[in-house]
Amino acid sequence: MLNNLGMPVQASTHAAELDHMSLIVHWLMLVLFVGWGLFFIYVLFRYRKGANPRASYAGAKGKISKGLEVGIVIAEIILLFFYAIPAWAVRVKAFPAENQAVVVHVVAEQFAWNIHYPGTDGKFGRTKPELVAADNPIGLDKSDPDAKDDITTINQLNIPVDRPILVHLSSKDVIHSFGLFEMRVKQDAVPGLNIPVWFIPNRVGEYEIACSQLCGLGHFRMRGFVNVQSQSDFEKWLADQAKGTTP
Ligand SMILES: [Cu+2]
Repeated sequence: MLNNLGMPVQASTHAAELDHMSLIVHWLMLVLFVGWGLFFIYVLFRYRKGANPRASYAGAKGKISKGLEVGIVIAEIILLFFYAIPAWAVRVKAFPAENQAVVVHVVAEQFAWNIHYPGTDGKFGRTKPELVAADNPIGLDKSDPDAKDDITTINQLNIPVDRPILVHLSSKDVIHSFGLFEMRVKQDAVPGLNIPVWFIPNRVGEYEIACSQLCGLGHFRMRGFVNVQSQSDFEKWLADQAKGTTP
């Protein structure tokens, strides 16, 4: 599903703002492309060898060229300081409080997304690399009381609509990138780092997690699914997972 910009549908609260910025940037690029292109053609004709047997090395002089350059710089400063930096600041500074958000750990690996929910106690159980096994891909330490009710899934991220989602992103092997195109979320998952990323999904539906870094031969099949549900459906799903039944 694409919207009128040719972008995926907007499924998070910040998506429209980013699309708006992309649109402005593209309009500016279009104006520059057409403007410079026309100027280039004019220069080819105006300064042809036949009319200018002796080359001038002085370069363009005059108010128009200076004014245009200053105008473009001002437009770019406006884009940077009034659009890009404020939008980015919200993403990296205004994180929701852990107790207000739905907190999920996402551990990337070649070639899957491991999703870890804290369960009803709201506490994530300890994980240890030496416990990683085929049936325990994140190495959850079952002897930890906090781990008893934890829920893990592979390639299936269920989240409630209209609530802040705080994802702690990490990787077991190489650099991957957590891409939720409909939510306009993209963040690298880097081994050894725990990188938080947050968003508010505002559209119930099924979407995909795409790995956006070429991470190995199986990169093409590193595909997960996101299910944005109503709060009650989400709670029911969590309860079903806790019972070990997969609806
Ligand atoms: Cu990957």
